This record gives sequence, C-alpha cells and structure tokens, in this order.
Amino acid sequence: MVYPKTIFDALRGGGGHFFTGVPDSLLKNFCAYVSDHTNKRLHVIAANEGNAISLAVGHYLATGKVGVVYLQNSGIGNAVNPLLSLAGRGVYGIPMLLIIGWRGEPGIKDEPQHLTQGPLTLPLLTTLKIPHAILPQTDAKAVSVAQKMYERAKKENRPVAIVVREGTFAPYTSVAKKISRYPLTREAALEMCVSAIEEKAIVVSTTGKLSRELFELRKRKGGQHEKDFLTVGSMGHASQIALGIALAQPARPVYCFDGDGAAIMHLGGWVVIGQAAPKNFKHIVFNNGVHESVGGQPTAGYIAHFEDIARACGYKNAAVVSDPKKLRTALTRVKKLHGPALLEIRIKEGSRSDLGRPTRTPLENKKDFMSFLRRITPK
Ligand SMILES: Cc1ncc(C[n+]2csc(CCOP(=O)(O)OP(=O)(O)O)c2C)c(N)n1
Repeated sequence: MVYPKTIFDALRGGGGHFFTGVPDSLLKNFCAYVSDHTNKRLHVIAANEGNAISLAVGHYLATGKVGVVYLQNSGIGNAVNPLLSLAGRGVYGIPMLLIIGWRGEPGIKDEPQHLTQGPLTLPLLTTLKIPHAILPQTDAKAVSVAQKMYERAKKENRPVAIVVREGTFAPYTSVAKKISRYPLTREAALEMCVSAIEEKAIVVSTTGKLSRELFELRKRKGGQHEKDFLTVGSMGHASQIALGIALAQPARPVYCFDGDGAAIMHLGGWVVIGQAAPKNFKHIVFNNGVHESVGGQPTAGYIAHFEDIARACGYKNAAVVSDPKKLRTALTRVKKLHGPALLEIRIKEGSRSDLGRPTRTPLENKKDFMSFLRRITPK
C-alpha cells in the first residue's frame, strides 16, 4: 500500500503545491490528506472535472507551477474538452498531473456503471495522447513513478496521468472536525419524501448513496422499484433526465431527487428547466454539504442557496427546510404547487455502513421503469 503522505510529499517536493479535482472513493484517503495539509487557496474541490482542469490551467498561468488534478475515471468525459482544446500540447500546452481513480478495472468486481469505462480508461488516455502510468502499490516505486510523471508534464508542457488501482492508498483519517448542523439524515428525509409524493409520481434519483437508499426503501415498502429511475452513473445529469420525462408526460408528477454535489456539477441545466417550465417538474435537493458517497469531502452545498438559485433560474416555486416537521408541510405544498418547483432539504452527512446496492441491473431498471410509464398513464 502507498501512504497518501508519501505521494503528497513527493509531489510537493517537485513543486506541486496546487491541488484540485472531484473526489473519488478510490482516492478518498489521498483527498483527505490533501485537505488536511493544504490551505484553501491551494486546494479547490471543483464543481466538475473539466472545471478542475481549467483551475489547474489558471494556477499555471499565474504561477508557472504545475497543478495536480484528481478525479475518478468516470470524470474523464467531463475533462476531455479542456484537456484537448485548452491544456493539450497542440493548443496552450499546459503541464499538469492527473491522478485518476480506476473504477471498473478489468478483473476487479465493480458496479455496472463502471464496467464500460474501466477497460476503456487506459485506451482513452492513449487516444487523448496523455502519457500515463499505473501507480505501483509500494511506497518507493510509487514515489518514483509519481515524480517521473510530474517531471514529464513539466518538461513536455502537457497533461500526464497516473492511474490508481483500488486499494492502492493506505487508510488515512481526516483530522478535520465535522459538525452536523441539521437534524435529518438523508435516509429519514428520503423516507418522508417517498411517503408524501403522489401514487402516479416517478422519481429520477441521483448518483451515489441516495439511489441505493431509495432502492432499499422501496424494497422495504414492497418493492415498487418501477417508479424510480436510478441514475447510477452520469453524476449531475438526473435533473435533465427528469426534465425529458416531464416534458414528454405532462400529466405525470416527475420528481428529481438530487444531491448537492451532483446539482453543482451541472448547475447550468437549471436555467433550461426554468426556461422549459414544465408544471409537473419537482426538484428535491438533499443537501448534506458533502460528497458523502465517495468519502464525505466538502461541496459548496452549504454555501449555495439553492432556493435563490432556482428562483433566479426561472423556477416558479422554491423553498428550503431542515426541520422534520416543516419538511412534512413543505412536501404537501410542493405537491400542490406548479412547477418547476424546488425544495432544498438541508440534512446532515452520513449513511448506514450496511447500505446495500440495487439488485436490479440498470437494464432491468430501465425496462421496469419504461413499462410503468406506459402502463400507468395519468389523467
Ligand atoms: C463525473 C463523475 N465524477 C465523480 C464521480 C464520483 N462520485 C459518485 S457519487 C459522488 C458524490 C455525489 O455527491 P452528492 O451529489 O453531494 O451526493 P452525496 O454523495 O452527498 O449523497 C461522486 C463524486 C462520478 N460518479 N461521476
């Protein structure tokens, strides 16, 4: 195993003082170490991976120093445009080191959403002309590879990458204190929402633990999985999936159950929701202020005022609640109100350690969901 400190020190020794990225569960120990040992101006948790690339570009332009960008391999898609049309050697030639968590590595058991991206990760980097190496799993070798790649980025003025296998980083527990400001857990809030929404309503739920909790909740309630589209991959896109459904089935109440990190990742879509203005579109953001699903790294969720943002984007109604009693009233109101309507629920972070994963495959989920949409047509 590789100690996060070893890689952090090695990169710092080479001049890597600026860290940015979107967190990943395989990198969570490294991310926690970076957070604990870097000040706010030198570590930015970005809205999405493309933004992280651009932040590293900005840092380089201002300082001449090579930034370090961490991401899950599923974020490569978000990063491709600024990697190719901004940082690439044929354009501005900006050096940076990418540290990529390798979900879905061939031969390693993983969730369905990683099984296509996993085997494509190294070929994709090759196609993108990004020199890359797999981080060895012992300290000394890992340092040597990290330093070599970092130096290569500097020398050749281009992005280079190290790819990190599952279990590479040794555990690290953050020393940062977390204060839970709000009484509700996500699971408790979710249960209240599912109990409150209409029989004929469908839910498009966001990537990560929220969808896993929703699946278990429906199971406990007798297995009405067909009403939920679990967006297991494609972080940040749930609201536009829901918009597509809401426009196509105007008589159906359509709920998007979003996360703060996911909402922030593609916040631009909110303006389009406001512009399209489907009355049946209801957006519930479960705001725990963190990327809970991949290790609890902070988001800007508690800084953002999603209620105000929604109004400014053209939503017809918006509210924020954190108190369980007020949530009940707010949910009754949301049902009656014309959409697009947003309800932000401020919750505390955390989830059950025994939380399961959906036992229906994505293809089964799609089939069940589509058949429900066709079978039960709201008047
Ligand atoms: C493009 C992309 N980047 C990163 C990830 C890894 N990832 C999965 S869930 C998640 C956190 C989502 O945070 P939030 O929406 O706040 O929900 P929470 O986990 O707190 O419930 C991340 C970063 C991903 N799946 N896709």
